[in-house]
Amino acid sequence: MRIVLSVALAAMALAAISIQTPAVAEGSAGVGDLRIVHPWARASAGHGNTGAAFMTIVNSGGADDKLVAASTSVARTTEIHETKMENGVMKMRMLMGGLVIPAGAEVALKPMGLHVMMMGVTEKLVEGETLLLTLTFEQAGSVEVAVPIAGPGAMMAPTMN
Ligand SMILES: [Cu+2]
Repeated sequence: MRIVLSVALAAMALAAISIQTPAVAEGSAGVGDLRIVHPWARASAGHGNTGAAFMTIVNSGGADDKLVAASTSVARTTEIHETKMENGVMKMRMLMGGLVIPAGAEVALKPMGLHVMMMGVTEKLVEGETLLLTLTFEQAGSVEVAVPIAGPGAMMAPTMN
């Protein structure tokens, strides 16, 4: 019985290790005091070669930081956008000065709001696949984020499993 038990414990220890590694790589990423939580992307519904990426950026540090740039190899241009209602029309525009992530706070990028805009997408965004997005912050520096891709027009992150 003792041998069986120790084998079972060893198997559990191995399982714990193998679960932890992909969770860190795919579910979130971090740099300095910042964490990128639940990143996801989608192809824009009805538009040929644009896409958007969403996530929550958490700043656990004591100083403000700023998202100043984003890039990915699958798009020619990547910008940080905000969405606003103007005279009943939804419009989006580039945040020229970057996006402030206040100290001790979190900023959510989500559909109909702030987003990372990918234009001139050169590789089709395929549901179920992952794209690599590099985010550059003024203080913390750059971090590469593995971003799961949802279906076109999706309003929520794909289910993680
Ligand atoms: Cu946009």
